Amino acid sequence: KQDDMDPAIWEKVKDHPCFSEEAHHYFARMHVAVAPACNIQCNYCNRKYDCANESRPGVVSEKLTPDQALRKVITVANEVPQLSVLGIAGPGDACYDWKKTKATFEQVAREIPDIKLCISTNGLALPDHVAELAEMNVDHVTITINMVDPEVGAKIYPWIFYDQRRYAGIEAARILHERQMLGLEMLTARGILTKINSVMIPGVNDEHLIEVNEWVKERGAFLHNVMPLISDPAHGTHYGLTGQRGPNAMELKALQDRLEGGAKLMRHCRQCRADAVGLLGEDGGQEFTLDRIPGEVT
Ligand code: CLF
Ligand code: SF4
Repeated sequence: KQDDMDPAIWEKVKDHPCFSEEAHHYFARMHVAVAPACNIQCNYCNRKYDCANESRPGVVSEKLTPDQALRKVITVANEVPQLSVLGIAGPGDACYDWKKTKATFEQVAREIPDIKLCISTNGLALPDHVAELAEMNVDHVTITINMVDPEVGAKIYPWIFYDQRRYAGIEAARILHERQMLGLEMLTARGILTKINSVMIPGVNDEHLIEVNEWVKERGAFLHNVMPLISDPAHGTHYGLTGQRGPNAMELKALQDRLEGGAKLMRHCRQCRADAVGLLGEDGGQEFTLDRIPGEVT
């Protein structure tokens, strides 16, 4: 709420539908799916679909080039007056697929200077790009952090690709963990607001998320968003195939209640698509597919 918030922070969140519970009634976000490549494997992900760190699993978004993304953002900005935020949330990792993310942000900022830029990442490549994010005035970054203990991490991530090679097991999880913490600390040091997404996986990291909440709070995270694992055998993920279940609504709420008093919780996440357009909860955007937006001006 505005009353108990630092005015400088309020300025940054008052029209961001994910970072402010109040704002989500009035302001809209849109995603452009420009970043298909990813540098890690999560057991809840099937690469045929959108990044499940930020999105509902099992959804396929229309991939765009930065030029196509710009056209789409201009079209939507003209038709959706509540639009305040442009987010890049996959369909892979926006920091790993950096060239396309950066080109998109730069082109959009040139045409629509007052739109807020937002990015979601698994964090592995994040430390390499914090300086550029700050230069581009990106004020909102989401990192998906599912563990702070590599032993837990090894049950969630079979491998990562880092520094030109593949790592597996506990070593992979330890590197990912160190890069996530470093990225978070670097963002906090620059005053960039961070939201931590955690996927709640019963029996794997559900109890552990209490420790995750403490670690990210200590490192300045602005919000912690605990999302339920959505596991469906039809999605062909590792967890889907092994029968790992997601939490039910009561289990999710019970964990969120236990986290009260730690890092502030986000409870209004709608697990958007990587090409979502509109107010949260409206998945919309299908009216803005490429074939329906105006072509390049020649
Ligand atoms: Fe998009 Fe994510 Fe930015 Fe929001 S979504 S990149 S922070 S603008 Fe929002 Fe959607 Fe939940 Fe994400 S409701 S999935 S938290
Ligand atoms: Fe899939 Fe996202 Fe995990 Fe990459 S970071 S494996 S796209 S869920």
